[in-house]
Amino acid sequence: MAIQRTLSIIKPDAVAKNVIGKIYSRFESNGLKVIASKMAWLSPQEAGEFYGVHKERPFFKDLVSFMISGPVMIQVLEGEDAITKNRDLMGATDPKKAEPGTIRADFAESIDANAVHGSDAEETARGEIAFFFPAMNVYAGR
Ligand code: IDP
Ligand code: MG
Repeated sequence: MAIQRTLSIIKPDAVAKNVIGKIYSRFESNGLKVIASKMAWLSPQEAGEFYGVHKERPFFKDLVSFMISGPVMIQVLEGEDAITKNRDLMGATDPKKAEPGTIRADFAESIDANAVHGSDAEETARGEIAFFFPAMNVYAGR
């Protein structure tokens, strides 16, 4: 295992539920460190570009509409095996199928409003981090 970085987004449903702190606490108590963060209200262009990989999928329009429905909290997490660890903490995409105790099982309502995003591989993590954070705003090791 190696120290990795991954991009996490707390989606508009979870921000509206006022559970940013509870979700951060899951990261911190599982060895993931927040090394960059910001709140943002994404434009349709930004959300569409971020989820560009899904643009041919039937749910793309709904996904973009949902992601721009309110502010989101965006963070870079760092730690041992951070990409898989964050995905494990998140739980399955559909909260009804997510393991008990995962973020999506505990805080999400539906496959659309599913509380969190997490990068799925090293390559996507690098691209997603660069999309939101210039390198000078990632504060690891300072
Ligand atoms: P992930 O967020 O678990 O990585 P992806 O397959 O990458 O899941 O899908 C991105 C997002 O698109 C999901 O988090 C979810 O919000 C939405 N999504 C995925 N599949 C569906 C679907 O079948 N119906 C509606 N929304 C979906
Ligand atoms: Mg994904």
